[in-house]
Amino acid sequence: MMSIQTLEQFIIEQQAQFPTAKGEFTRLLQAISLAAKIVHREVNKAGLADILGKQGNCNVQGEEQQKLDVFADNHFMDALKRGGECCYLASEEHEDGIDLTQTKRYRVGKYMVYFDPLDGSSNIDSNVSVGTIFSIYKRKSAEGEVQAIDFAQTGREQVAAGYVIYGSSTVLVYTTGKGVDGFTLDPSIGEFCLSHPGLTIPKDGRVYSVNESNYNQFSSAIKHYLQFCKEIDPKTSRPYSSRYIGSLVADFHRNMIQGGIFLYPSTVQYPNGKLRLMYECNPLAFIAEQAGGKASTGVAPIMDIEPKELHQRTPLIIGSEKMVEMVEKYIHEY
Ligand code: AHM
Ligand code: MG
Repeated sequence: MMSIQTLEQFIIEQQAQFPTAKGEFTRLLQAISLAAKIVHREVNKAGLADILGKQGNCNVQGEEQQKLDVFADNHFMDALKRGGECCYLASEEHEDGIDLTQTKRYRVGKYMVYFDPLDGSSNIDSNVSVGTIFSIYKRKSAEGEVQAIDFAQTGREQVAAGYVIYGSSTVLVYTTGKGVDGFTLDPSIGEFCLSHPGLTIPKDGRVYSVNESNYNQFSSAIKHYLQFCKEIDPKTSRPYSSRYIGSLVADFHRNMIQGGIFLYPSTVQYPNGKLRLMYECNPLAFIAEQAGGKASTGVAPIMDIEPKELHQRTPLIIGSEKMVEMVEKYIHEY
């Protein structure tokens, strides 16, 4: 008999090593996994249901259609609020975070969760993989309203982070700082099952992933690095292959499995980079480092950035360690 280990069983076993653990983290991840299953279901029937289309449209029943990212946001918010383990929730879809200590409706816990409910959602209409990204902190202040010291935590202080890719299969990958594990959803039993224990990213790779239409907007260091990727040198397996889905989770996940680098550097249009620190870059940086890779702004580790605002952006260079270090070298030299 092939033994299956579900995400829940896996977390319970992990938590058993901490006899004082009260099951709060287990319940928090259960809430995330529940929302991910609901989003998986909708993403899979996106072409069939009325769910496609811009919000504001009406479907045949006269109900307002929801864009899938709003749908995903609603379900993650709902699951996390009802899970009763959070004090603060922030999402790409809301200008301000929600301090749950100020509402009487839900039980309040110690966890703060930042998430991007459906990253890459502009790809949905063409059936390209999309993903959810989440980042988890513990509040530092003891009780009452969530305070400035809670919001000031850097990516280094994340207690867990992960992503879900809704691809040819739906895979949930997460870390609590003790390596990275991946779970594939078996839709027939409705459970995430351990499929990628101890996931590591190859130290080096030969895939680079960047929106090259921005080439003329890149710094000279990035332009020189991209030239390097294209040079012919069989000894170093160049030219590298270029792969860009335009869906961060999908590009990142491919690089995790195959080795490679993803870059979203500063451009004229986005002088601080396009991607958001709190719910895109920090969580993937935590996973990359835990998997043996690296995540950098080009001059400093992503997770050392001091957060100033919820939706702040940063340049992101992430993936196989040697490749990220090479870009840092170019940035240092040019
Ligand atoms: P989103 O959060 O609005 O979906 O935008 C983030 C997405 C990432 O998934 C992807 O890496 C990037 O934007 C692609 O941007 P571009 O179209 O500029 O290449
Ligand atoms: Mg996003």
